[in-house]
Amino acid sequence: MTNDTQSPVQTDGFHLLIDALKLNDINTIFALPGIPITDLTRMAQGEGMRVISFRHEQHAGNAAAAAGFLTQKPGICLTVSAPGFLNGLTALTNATTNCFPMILISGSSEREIVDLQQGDYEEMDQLAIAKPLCKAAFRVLNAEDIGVGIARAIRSALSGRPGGVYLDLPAKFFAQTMDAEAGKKSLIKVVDPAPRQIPAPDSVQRALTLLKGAKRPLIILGKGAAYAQADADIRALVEKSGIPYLPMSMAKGLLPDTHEQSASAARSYVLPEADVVMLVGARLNWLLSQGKGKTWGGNGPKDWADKSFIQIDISPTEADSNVAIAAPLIGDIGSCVSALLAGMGSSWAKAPAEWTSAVAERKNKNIAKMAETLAKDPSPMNYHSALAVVRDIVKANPEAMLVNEGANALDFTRSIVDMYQPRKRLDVGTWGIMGIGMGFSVAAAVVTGKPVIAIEGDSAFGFSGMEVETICRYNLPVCVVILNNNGIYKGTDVNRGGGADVAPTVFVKGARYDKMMEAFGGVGVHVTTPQELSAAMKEAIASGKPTLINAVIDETAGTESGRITSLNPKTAAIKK
Ligand code: ADP
Ligand code: TZD
Ligand code: MG
Repeated sequence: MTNDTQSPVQTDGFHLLIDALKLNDINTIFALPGIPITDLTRMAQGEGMRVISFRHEQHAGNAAAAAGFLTQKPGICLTVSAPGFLNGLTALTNATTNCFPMILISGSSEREIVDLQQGDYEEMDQLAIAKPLCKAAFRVLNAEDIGVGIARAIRSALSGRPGGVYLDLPAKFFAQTMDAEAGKKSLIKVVDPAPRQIPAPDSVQRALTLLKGAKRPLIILGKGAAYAQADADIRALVEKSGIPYLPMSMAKGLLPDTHEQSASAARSYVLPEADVVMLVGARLNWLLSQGKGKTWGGNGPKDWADKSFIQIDISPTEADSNVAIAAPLIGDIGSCVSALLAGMGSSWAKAPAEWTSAVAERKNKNIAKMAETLAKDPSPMNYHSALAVVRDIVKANPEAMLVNEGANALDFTRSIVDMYQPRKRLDVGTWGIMGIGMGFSVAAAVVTGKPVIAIEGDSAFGFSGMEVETICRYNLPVCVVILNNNGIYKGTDVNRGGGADVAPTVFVKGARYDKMMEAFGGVGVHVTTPQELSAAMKEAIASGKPTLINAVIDETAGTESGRITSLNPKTAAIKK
C-alpha cells in the first residue's frame, strides 16, 4: 500500500525520504526505477522534485557527481538493488576519486535474507561492498532514522574533502509508517554542512615567505579551486602576484584561458623550470608527474628542477603524499586565498620580470605555431581543423558547458579550446575514465540551463551513447560532436595474426552515429568539413535542440593513448 490510501496523520519511509531531501534544498534526483524504488521516483516527481530517469545507472551516477561539482550540493543518484547498485558504484567511486560530492541511494533486499544468504531477489550485501569504495556509507532500517541518515550523508559528502556517500535503504524501510507529526520532527535541516576551515596564521606566513623568495614561481589551479567557488579572490591572487599560472583541465576558465598570465601554452617549459610551485586545489598525482618530473606532456621526458611546493588543500593528509611540501596551507580554498591576499598587503612585489618574460616568449612562440596548424584546412578533416571550429564556437558562446572525453579527442580539445568562465569544463578527471560523456552532459544541461557541447571520441561516446534517448526525452540543449576516426586512437590498426577479425582498437568504418540521435527525434548531422561542422554547431546552439554531429576525421590522425603514450607498458623486447 502506498501513502495514497493512508490516513492523513500517517507518513511513510518514501515520503520522509523525499521530505528530508527537500528540506535540505535538494530538488533533483538522477534515477533508474525498479524494485524497490519505482514508487519513490513517482512520488518524488509528484512532490515537485525533478526526477531525471536514465537508461543505465552509471550515467545517472555520473550526472549526480557532475551536479555535485557544479552546485556544491551533493547530487543524488537513485538505483535498485544489486546490479543497479553495482552499475551506480563506478560513478560513486569516480566521484570520490575526483572529490565531487554525491550520494548514491540504493534500495536493497531484506537484511534477514541477505545476511543468511537465502537467495532474495537481487540479493547482495551492498553496504559492505560500497564501504571501501566511497567516503562514507550508511544504512537506514527505520523510517524514523531517515532524517539522521540524510543529514549524515550530506555532511559526509560536503565537509572536508568532498566525496561520494552510499546510503543503503532495504525495501522494508520504504513502506514503514509512522505518525506524520513525529516524522516531520525527526527530519534535520543541516546547518553549515561544509564549514569554512580557516588556515593557521603561521602556515599563511610560511607560504608567503617562500613565495616572496621565489625566482621562478608558478601557480597551479586544480579542480578543487574550481569547486571552491572563490573565483574573484583566486583571480586577485594571480593578478596581484603576477605569477604565471597553469590551470588543470577542469580549472580552465577559472581565469579566461586568454589571460596574459596563463602559461598553458608553455606548460612543458614552466613545469620543469619553476622553483616554487603553489598548488591550489590540485594533487601531485600522475597528472603532475607525482611532483617528480618527467612531464608526460610536451616534448619528451624531462626532469623537473628541485622545487619547493606550497599546497593549498582542505585535506591535511594530502601534503607529502608524493614529494615534500615545504609549506602546506590547510583550509578551504576561499579562506586560504583571502588570507594570502591579506598577508601580501599593498606593496607586494610582482614575480620577477626575467621569469615572466621568458614564459611569455615560449608561450607566444607556441601559440603562433598552433595558430599556423589551426589555419590549415586539410582533407580529410583532422583533430586540429575540427577543433579550430569548436574553439571559435566556444569563444562566441562562453556561457556554454563543455563536456569532453576520449584520448586524442580529449587531449587536443583541452589544449586547443579555450575556456572563458569558471566551471564550464567537465571531463574524464583524475581516473581518465571513459563513459562520463552523456551523464555529465545531462547534468550540465539540467543544472545550468545553458547550452552543452560534448566533444567525444567515437570510442568514448560508445560508453554512454544510449543516453541520447534521455537527452531527447527531456529535450535538453545538448550538442554532441563525435570526432569519428573509426576507433580507439586511430582507425587504421591491423590484425597482427592476419585473421578476418579487425584489430581490437578498430570499429565499423564510416559508422553513422548521427542516426542514433535521429532515432529518438533529435537532430543528426553528418559532416566532413570544418565549414559543415561550424554550420551544424551554430544551428544546434541557436535551436537548443538535441543534436548529434558525426564529424568524420582522418582515421590516421591520432596517436596511441593520445598524450599519455608513455604510460603504456613496453615489452622487454621493445624496451631493448
Ligand atoms: P586536478 O585534477 O584538477 O589537479 P585534484 O582532483 O587532483 O585536481 O585535486 C583537487 C584537490 O582539491 C583535492 O586534494 C581536494 O582535497 C581539494 N579540495 C577540494 N575542495 C576544496 C576546498 N573547498 N578547499 C580546499 N581544497 C579543496
Ligand atoms: N575503459 C574506461 C572505463 N576508461 C578508459 N580510460 C579506457 C577504457 C581506456 N581508454 C582510454 O584511456 S581512451 C579510450 C579508451 C578505451 C578511447 C579512445 O578512443 P576515442 O578517442 O575514439 O574515444 P580518439 O580520439 O580516437 O583517441
Ligand atoms: Mg576515436
